[in-house]
Amino acid sequence: MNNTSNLSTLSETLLLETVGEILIVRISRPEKRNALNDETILSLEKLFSNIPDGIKCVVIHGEGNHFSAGLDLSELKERDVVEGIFHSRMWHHALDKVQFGKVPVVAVLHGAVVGGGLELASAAHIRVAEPSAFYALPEGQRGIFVGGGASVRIPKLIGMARMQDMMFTGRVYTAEEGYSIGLSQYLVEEGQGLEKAMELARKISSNAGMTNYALMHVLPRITESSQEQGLMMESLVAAIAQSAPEAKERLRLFLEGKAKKVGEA
Ligand code: 1HE
Repeated sequence: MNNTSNLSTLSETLLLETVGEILIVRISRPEKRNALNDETILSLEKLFSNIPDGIKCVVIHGEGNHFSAGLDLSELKERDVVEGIFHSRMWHHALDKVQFGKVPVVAVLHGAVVGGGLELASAAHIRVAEPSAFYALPEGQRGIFVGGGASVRIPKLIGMARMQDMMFTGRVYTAEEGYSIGLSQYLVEEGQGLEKAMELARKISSNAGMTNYALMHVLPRITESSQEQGLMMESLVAAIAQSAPEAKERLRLFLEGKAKKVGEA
């Protein structure tokens, strides 16, 4: 487990492995289709708040035949309104740590990516799907509402009307459909998701730190700003990024013909 030993008190439902600069997180509760109980959500928050030094990208995937069947419905006990709000906020805090943590996150999707499972996937930065993946928000049919951030994150991926349709009608999107509407950025052969995610994670890890930081933390804020404020933020970040020694070195290498051209492997 290398330098992840400080996270050894994490839930048994999250298995960790370090490969170079990449941390692989496996949701490991296949007998319950990787349903996300409170313990797992709190452990995700702890993990993503304590990404070890030296880790530059996280890959998250699910054990068994499914990424995740969402909220552990067996824990959906009687809650009063305030307890219900706190429970939803617990998910928000955890998934905010995934989205706005220290390093980019690549999710590998197969089988059920439903309810809270889709909420977790949508907090990642890159989603790689296998053909078995299917997407749904069964909250509509279960008589509840999304509570793990779906109403904020999913319309940004696929538009509000598609999310309304998923919840009004129980519509299930296939992996192919999900890829074409933007639920995943990649669609690969069955069983190839982890390998593709690792390939992408290695590319992400090789970027300048400031570029990854700006993509994770500044771009989402720019896209929610007015044009005037967004353009100003862009200029500020561009100037900061350009002034970093790492950026100067990368530009020098390109000008000397020593860096890869666009599209070169
Ligand atoms: C579960 C859960 C779960 C399975 N919570 N225990 N999510 C859902 O509404 C999806 C519910 N699950 C399913 O529709 C199906 O399980 C699957 C399509 C994902 C997989 O089907 P299958 O045939 O492979 O498995 P199964 O036989 O349905 O389930 C195997 C076991 O996992 C079984 O337990 P067992 O003790 O009888 O063996 C199931 O009860 C258990 N299981 N899914 C608890 N979700 C922050 S708000 C988010 C709100 C939501 O996410 S709501 C959507 C919840």
